[in-house]
Amino acid sequence: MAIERTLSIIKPDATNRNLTGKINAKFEEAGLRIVAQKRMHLTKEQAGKFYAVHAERPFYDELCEFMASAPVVVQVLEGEGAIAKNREVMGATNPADAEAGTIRAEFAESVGENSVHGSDAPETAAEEIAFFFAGLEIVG
Ligand code: RTP
Ligand code: MG
Repeated sequence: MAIERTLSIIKPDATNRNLTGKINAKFEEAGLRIVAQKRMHLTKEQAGKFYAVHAERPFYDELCEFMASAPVVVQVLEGEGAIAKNREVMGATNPADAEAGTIRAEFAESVGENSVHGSDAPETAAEEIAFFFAGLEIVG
């Protein structure tokens, strides 16, 4: 399988509870390498732009408020089949449906406050990485 890169975000519910290191350990244990990482406090407008694909969904406003409510850690993860592997390590969107041992099963508080974001396809991964990182900030 090809080496891929994917965009990950450790969300405000997780940074609030000081879970960055525990979540990063899950990525690293799964063979994902953190090749870029920075802590940011997004504005609601920036969060809205990032999640523009969900603009028509009923939870959009709440999602943007939440993403701007506290710092996030944005990161690029690299590895074989990184996009799917990251989604596997994250677990289902709703923690009630997430498999045991996944990040969301262990740490997420609700379907909205679910600790992590991960790109869902190669095209979105490329767009989302470019949204947050300049090429020189990614060190493979
Ligand atoms: P993400 O994009 O954050 O990696 O999560 P995902 O693919 O598993 O889920 P997606 O359908 O893309 O939804 C994006 C984020 O919106 C919030 N959400 N809230 N209240 C709700 O019913 C609801 N549904 C989704 C979650 O934070 C979800 O991760
Ligand atoms: Mg998504």
